[in-house]
Amino acid sequence: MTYLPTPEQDELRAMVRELAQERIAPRAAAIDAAQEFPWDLKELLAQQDLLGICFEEQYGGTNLDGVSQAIVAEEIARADATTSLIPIVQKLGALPIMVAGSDEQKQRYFPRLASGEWLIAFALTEAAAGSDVASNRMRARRDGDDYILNGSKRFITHGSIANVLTAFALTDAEAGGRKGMSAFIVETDSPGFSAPRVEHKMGIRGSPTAELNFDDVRVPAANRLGEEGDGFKIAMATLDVSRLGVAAQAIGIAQGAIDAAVAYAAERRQFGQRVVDFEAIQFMLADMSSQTEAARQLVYAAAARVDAGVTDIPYWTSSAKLIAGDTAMRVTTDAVQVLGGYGYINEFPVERMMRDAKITQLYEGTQQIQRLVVARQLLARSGVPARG
Ligand code: COS
Repeated sequence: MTYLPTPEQDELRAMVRELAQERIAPRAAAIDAAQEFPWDLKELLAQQDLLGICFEEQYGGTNLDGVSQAIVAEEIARADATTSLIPIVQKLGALPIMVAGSDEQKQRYFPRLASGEWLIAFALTEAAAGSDVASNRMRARRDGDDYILNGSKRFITHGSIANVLTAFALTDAEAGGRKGMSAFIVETDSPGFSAPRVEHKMGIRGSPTAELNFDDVRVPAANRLGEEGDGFKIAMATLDVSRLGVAAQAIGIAQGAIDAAVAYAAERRQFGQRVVDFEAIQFMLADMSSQTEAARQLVYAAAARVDAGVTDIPYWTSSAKLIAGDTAMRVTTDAVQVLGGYGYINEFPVERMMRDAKITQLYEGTQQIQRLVVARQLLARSGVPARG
């Protein structure tokens, strides 16, 4: 067992850090202000082979290990959280296919996703079904060799720009969401599909979060993932792994805020000395840095366990997302404090980072859901029955 990064992981970090500093960080403020998806940076990441990191080589990917994938997300998020979502959501959307897809389905979609030619989104959440996934209402009715999808989805990251979705719908409404939901691959040029609305958000403002409508959308049965009724478990198995992407994003945002706070405190002078010379500020910076490091190490430990296929993956990935998200919120809030009034205005990046950090406590399961998952795993691990 080694706790040190490999030379390849160090090299990867240095490469992505340089790219992010030179090409992504200078764009971050404008992406946030314009609320526009950074197509230029999507192309840049595709050219650098950074959208194929989670795909196997046979599909044109680079198949990086989990720690390396976390490093990529982290280093991009350190410069810009919106842009870090491009590889993160490419994996999130593809995970249901990785979990339950056939070789033929993988062959059909993964090469275009790995190259970045196509974007994918994960369409699970509905207006009335957020944390409570099982209360989903969207329907899929079998019609010959097809299914016909009707309903709507909400809060779908990249939903309005994706070429393809992994979408969840009830094939057996009576059985309900836990047993009657199925997963489908849906191409967004299918007649009846639309993305009528994009949300105005507090943070990650360049990343379109869309409402999706399915009005008699015909999907070939060959695009169903797994068997009818497997949808809930496919969604859970996806989130079990994808939560690590958000955790890595969170530590990247936190690190970006620490870097900005240190740089500012080293320049700014008050009461005849540098702000960084005040012990009060040094202690804040020390807390910010040590907490971020602790979160980072937990993310890597969880990533290594996902790769190893341990049986308690949800314990590790939900713990990592919980700690990393809360750390990002605390650290970015403290970074604004270190900059004082300058932290509150958009001349400096920390106010954007604080707004961006908030979403990591909300999406891919709120922090309350992470605690619920961790507690259930803890009780199971301790041999305590789920119900008394
Ligand atoms: N992996 C595999 N199977 C799982 C699972 C997991 N992580 N979690 C639950 N299941 C299984 C259970 O074992 C159970 O199977 P059986 O019916 O065979 O016993 C079934 O799924 C139902 O599980 P449970 O009763 O625990 O479901 P709940 O409705 O209580 O939901 C939570 C569990 C709350 C964990 C789930 O709804 C959840 O993750 N919600 C958050 C959703 C989310 O992250 N949304 C964001 C979307 S992306 S932005």
